Amino acid sequence: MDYASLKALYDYHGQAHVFEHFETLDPQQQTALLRQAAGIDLDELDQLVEIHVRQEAVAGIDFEKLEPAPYLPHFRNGGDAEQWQHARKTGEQALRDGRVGVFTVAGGQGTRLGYDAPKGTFPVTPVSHASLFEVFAAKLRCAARLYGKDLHWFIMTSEVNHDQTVRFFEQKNYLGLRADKVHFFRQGLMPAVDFNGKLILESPGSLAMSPDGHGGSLRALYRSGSTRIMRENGIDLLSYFQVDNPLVKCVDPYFIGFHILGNSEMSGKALPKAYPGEKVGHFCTYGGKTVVVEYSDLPAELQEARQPDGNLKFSGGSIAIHVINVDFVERLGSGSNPEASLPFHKAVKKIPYCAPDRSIVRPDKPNGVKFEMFVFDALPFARHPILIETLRSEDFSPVKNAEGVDSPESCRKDQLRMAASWLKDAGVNLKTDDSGLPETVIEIDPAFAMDRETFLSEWARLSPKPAIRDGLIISG
Ligand code: UD2
Repeated sequence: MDYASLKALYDYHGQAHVFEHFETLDPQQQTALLRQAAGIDLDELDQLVEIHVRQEAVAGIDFEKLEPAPYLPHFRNGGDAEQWQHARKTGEQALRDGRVGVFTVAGGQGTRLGYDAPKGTFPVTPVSHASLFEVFAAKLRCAARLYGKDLHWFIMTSEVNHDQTVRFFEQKNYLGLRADKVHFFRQGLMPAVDFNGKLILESPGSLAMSPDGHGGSLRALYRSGSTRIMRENGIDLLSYFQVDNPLVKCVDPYFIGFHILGNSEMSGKALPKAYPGEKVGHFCTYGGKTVVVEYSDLPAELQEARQPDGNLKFSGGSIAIHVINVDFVERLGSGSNPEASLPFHKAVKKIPYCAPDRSIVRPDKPNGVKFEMFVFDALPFARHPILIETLRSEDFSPVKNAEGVDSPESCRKDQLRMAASWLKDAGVNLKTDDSGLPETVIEIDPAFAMDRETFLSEWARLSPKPAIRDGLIISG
């Protein structure tokens, strides 16, 4: 679109100010602004402004009708061991058949962590200080050895961290994986608006844009051609997880098996919340559908509500681990069915802006709104969503904050506890405190064992067995 038509369009939508400095820009800057402006869906933006800025939409949930969603208990927590073993076998077969792709959302910035690089490059393990990406890659190498198939790994980045992420993999020789099995793609961007619904210029020649949330991954998977690559390689299932959680089972045969046996399109892992206000989503049922209500959207009295037995009523925490069918991603990501599109959520933020005198202002209080989609909002559109319980100690210890809960230190301790628990299970005499934390600082290379079951069989085979000492890395 040329300048005149774009300007007219922006005028019509009440956004003419976007071009207020246009005449002062050099030709390159003008082209960049025109390209950016042409990429924005102004009809969609009008709707978002109407709902989220003018009407101040709340979650739109009748909380009276919200019920906790049931989930299948883990076999170590009262679940049916035989059923879990059957699921495991089914999942393992799917892995051997090469049906499973791995998908990591890594587009967010580690702002809360105070880390100025892609979060996946953050060092996390207690002895070797391997980064999150290296931990995941090692687990994928383990799975490839166990199931005889190299896995394709899809990594969603964003404008802010894409180049650095790719460079990290290149410099580290793809972390021991085959380069042609690792696929990077950028997520989409959404424009930010002020409290009057006006687009924000971050400089005279560019608009303030931000990543469209991990829910944007569905359309980014489709638009980037990733779903086509999956089809070409016989992948019909995706194992989805977030970049910040080194404990995650990158591929979990039990979970994959339950998903397949349940003929589901999207499944989720649930965890009893550690405390009422834990910052996780809540698996609920609403209007006959499975939904996730984010911690920030569930009123405190419901977060704290208890059942007669004293347990939390809404205890099923969503920890953002899913199995998703590739055809479901295509259906939602292509936008072919307007009825099944993910809603946007708003986040009120401090957004730097360009003042009329062309100076850049960094506001000290929130001045605008960003729009994000959440991947769990796809659940209500999925056929037969399956929810299974997982164990926190073996699947969830995210690195989010610089200190305290969900910090590098809490995660380091959780990794040590998990290693100690596996060793004890294998019959090794190891001294731990009441929380299971060992005195010895050890690490189990995830390439040696990606989960407890693998560890027990690999350890049994290992000869001679290493003496347990500080700084030991068990790597076979
Ligand atoms: C997320 C979940 C929460 C719970 C928790 C578990 C949401 C809204 N909430 O909370 O329910 O499951 O995780 O740890 O998701 N990301 C992108 N692009 C974006 C935004 C985020 O790739 O535009 C990635 C980001 O790199 C990270 C993940 O999504 O891997 C989670 O993002 P977050 O840290 O903003 O989510 P959080 O911790 O508030």
